This record gives sequence, C-alpha cells and structure tokens, in this order.
Amino acid sequence: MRGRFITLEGGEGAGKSTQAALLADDLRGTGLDVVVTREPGGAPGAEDIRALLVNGEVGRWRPLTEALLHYAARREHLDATILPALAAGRWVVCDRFADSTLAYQGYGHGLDRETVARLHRLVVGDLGPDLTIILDLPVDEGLARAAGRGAGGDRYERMDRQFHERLRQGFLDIARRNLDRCAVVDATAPLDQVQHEIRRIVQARLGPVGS
Ligand code: T5A
Repeated sequence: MRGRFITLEGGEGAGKSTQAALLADDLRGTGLDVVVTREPGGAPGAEDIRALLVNGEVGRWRPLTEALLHYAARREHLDATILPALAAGRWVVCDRFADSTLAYQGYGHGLDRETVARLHRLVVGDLGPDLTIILDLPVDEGLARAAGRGAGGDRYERMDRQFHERLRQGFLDIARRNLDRCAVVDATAPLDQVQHEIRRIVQARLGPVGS
C-alpha cells in the first residue's frame, strides 16, 4: 500500500523542522516506517540546488529563475526520495513543499499565481501531499526564533519584513483555498502543545495510524 505524504509549511522559524522530527517519532511509535525530508533539498542533486538558493545576496535571483530552481530541485527530490518511499509504503514527512514556492516566489516576490500553477502542472502534475500542516506565527516572532540560532541567517531570513508579512498572509490564503488538504496550527504555543495539535490533526484527517 502506498504510504502517506505529509508536508509542514510556514514562515521562517515557525518550528517546521522541530515538528517534522517530533511527528516522525510519533508515527514511528505506532509502527510506521517514516522518512523525514526537506525542501529545497532532500536528495543529493536537490541539495546542490539548495545551496544556490539559500546562500548569497538577497537579490541574487529574479522571481521566475528562483521558482524554476525550486521546481528543478523538487523534481529531483520527488524522483530520488519521495516517490520511491511512498511506493514502498513508507510515510513521508516533508519540511516544506510546493506551497512554499507559491508563498515565497508568488505572494512574496510577486510571481503571478498562474505562472506558478503552470510550472507546478508541468513538473509535479497530480502528485501532492495528503495533508499539509501550516504553522502560523507573527513575523517578528518567527524571525527572532530563526535569529536565535545565530550564523546571521540564510538568504531568505535577510529579506525585508514586508516580504515575510506577505508570505505569512499567502500561507493563510493557501490554507483557505485548500481546506480539505490544509490545517493551520498556532505556532506561538509551546512546543509540546504544537506537537499535540499536529498529532490530533493527523489522526483526524488521515485516520487511525500504525498497528
Ligand atoms: N523556500 C523554500 C522558497 O523560497 N521556496 C520554496 O519553494 C521552498 C521549498 C530554506 C528557505 O527556502 C525558502 C524558504 C526558506 O527560507 P528552510 O531550510 O526550511 O528553507 O528554512 P527555514 O524556513 O528558514 O527553516 P527554519 O529552520 O528557519 O525554520 P523552522 O524549521 O520553521 O523552525 P525550527 O524548527 O528550526 O525552529 C526555529 C527555532 O525556534 C525554536 C526551535 O527550538 C529553534 O530554535 N522553536 C520554538 N520556540 C518556542 N516555541 C515553539 N513552539 C518553538 N518551535 C520551535
């Protein structure tokens, strides 16, 4: 039986990586075989493309070029990691996926929705998450959490505050337009409460899991 595909989305520092690991542990505790992966990246070639995207000057790429790089990495990630895992019956928990392109390159950088949709149809087609958790929190809080990790921040963290506000509203709009697939979680809550809420949503949306 095909595995399930769950994505975590949201702005900078929302807690996606932390919650992806916790969710995977929860699912493994029920006997499931789980792969945790991320975008951009998640496969050797895709990680090479990631380096082009997260490093360097803020204005390094034009919006369409940037979207093409994300979709190139995504196709590699799908073929090398996600699709083989799902076909083998494994569950895939992915830290960001295509909603991030619409939020960042679309709502954030102003690339129009139809262009992103056309790229998506060409590169990804009908493949998509069974469930998307959108972690929502105020921009300043997310940026402060991300900054707390030190190292000066990656290219996206250095983009201006208005950009981050647009993509926060973008993720909320994506959730409103995809009620069957998406659930928004208040990421200002303590870690364990966010974890509990995600566990509740997974069970409610995907049914009892594991053995
Ligand atoms: N991107 C990506 C695009 O522009 N288009 C695309 O199509 C895709 C796929 C790299 C960048 O690429 C862009 C978006 C990104 O900027 P990334 O590696 O996922 O993507 O980078 P970030 O989103 O920046 O990921 P972060 O690692 O910064 O944020 P997370 O994963 O949301 O947050 P996390 O778990 O690392 O937590 C951050 C800090 O907050 C604490 C954690 O301990 C950690 O210190 N924390 C909490 N503190 C208090 N309460 C809670 N509930 C907390 N949860 C976590």
